[in-house]
Amino acid sequence: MKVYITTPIYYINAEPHIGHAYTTIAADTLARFYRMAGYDVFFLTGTDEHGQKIYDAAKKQNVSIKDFVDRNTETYRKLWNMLHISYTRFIRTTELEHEETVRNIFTKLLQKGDLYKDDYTGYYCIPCESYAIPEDENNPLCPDCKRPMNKISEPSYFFRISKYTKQLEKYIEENNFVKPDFRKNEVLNFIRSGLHDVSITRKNVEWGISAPVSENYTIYVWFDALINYLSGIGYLHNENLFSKFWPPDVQFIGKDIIRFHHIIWPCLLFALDLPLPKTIFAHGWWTSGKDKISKSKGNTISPEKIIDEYGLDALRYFLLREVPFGLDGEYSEDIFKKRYNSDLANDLGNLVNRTLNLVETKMSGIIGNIPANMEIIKITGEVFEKYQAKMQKIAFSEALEEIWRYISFLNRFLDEKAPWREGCSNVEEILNNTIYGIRSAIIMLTPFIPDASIRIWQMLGLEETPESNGFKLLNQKIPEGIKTNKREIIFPRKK
Ligand code: ME8
Repeated sequence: MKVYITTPIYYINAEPHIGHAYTTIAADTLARFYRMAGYDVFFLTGTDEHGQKIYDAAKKQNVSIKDFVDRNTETYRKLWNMLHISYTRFIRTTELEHEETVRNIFTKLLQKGDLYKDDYTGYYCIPCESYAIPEDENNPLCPDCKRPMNKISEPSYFFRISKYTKQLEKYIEENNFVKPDFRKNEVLNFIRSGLHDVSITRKNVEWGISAPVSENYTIYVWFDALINYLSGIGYLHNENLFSKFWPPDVQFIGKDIIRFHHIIWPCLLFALDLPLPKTIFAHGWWTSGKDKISKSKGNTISPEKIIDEYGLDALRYFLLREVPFGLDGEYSEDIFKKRYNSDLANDLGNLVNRTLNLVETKMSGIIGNIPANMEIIKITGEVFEKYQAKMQKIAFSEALEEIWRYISFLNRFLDEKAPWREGCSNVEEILNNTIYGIRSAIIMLTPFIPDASIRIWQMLGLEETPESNGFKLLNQKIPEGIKTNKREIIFPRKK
């Protein structure tokens, strides 16, 4: 059982913000979920380092392009380390293996007759690194980002994607390739309106992979970038790895790059006679004051700042809980704090804290001596079934809702049984059931909040980590005579 998961590779012209963190955390959460479910997971992320935009950014800072990309890719890697992103491979498009793969694929397509030479005359948007048609030629603004576009007119190699129109339409109609569902028609309508071949070389852009042809061309940055999903898994040099993991199971992207991923990318794979990804999930945008949060707009929100104030798991939790995956969401510190206080500090934090406090005072800190009863075992099993189905559907906020219903149930259970009351005869039974529930909730929460889960696990005195035994542990009882450890407040309430 294998799963191959990818994120986009990010442009490194500026610092990462919560939008990039969002996609990467989503991919990480799913990767962790599948690992705990016993799958072999390959999780690829990385940086997109060529093109005019990055070249201009380096020029502006007056540093050599090589130093610029080396330094900026580190900023991404550092943030992923800080967020405990468990990627298998971090790919850079300036790596030799990637460059070789891009040239190899270019040559294959050329030999197959899928590339041809022609003149390109049209408009190009550098911030989006895309060819586009402006509404008004007198004032050519990019239809996507609304910024001025450059007119270019140059000879170019074109990729014959028009040839694959019917094949693509059929694949999309018959598969779960486009997710969420409501995007499917949008993509199909675009295809049905007629696909134009795309220019995949640039004459006057020097910062790029040189095309394997006699003339002086560099390869268009998007053609280069999409190939990372192949080079990152050994397309050219690691046959075993490639055949084990290909095709991707889930590719995460934002809705801004749908056309590249749902149209150009599958056509490239058709041309290479490779199976297509099973699902490419396009999530929505985080906005601030209703504007898309974006590097080039300068309205970014720094993940580091949120982590400093609230902790890394609070950020991971908020992003996947607040908005149904696929829709847009508005970010503000107020919304963040509200969600943090109600779900993490109150519901989860209090449940753990008051249960452990009772275990200390009423049971000398020893758990596991009375096994959980059938009723709680049954409820837990049902919750897990629902949670698993939501995770497989990539419905993160719904999966978290299931866990939170369970946490509320445990809080109610404790309130109703009130083991603190004078003369309560079954204190140990009540508390052991609650602890079993907390352990189960933590196991299911681990893909979302891995760091806090380990800390709670250690407070419970449990062995290894919640990840080490995966979801199998849900069916096992807590060993007898476990001594809980010193309590700490994992999610302190914020004013
Ligand atoms: O497009 N809300 O890189 P990029 C949610 N290099 N997600 C956001 C976001 C926001 N406000 N802003 C960015 C590129 N993202 C190419 C990709 S892949 C072969 C090449 C996330 O640095 C989201 O995933 O502009 C979006 O698709 C991606 O960052 C764009 O990152």
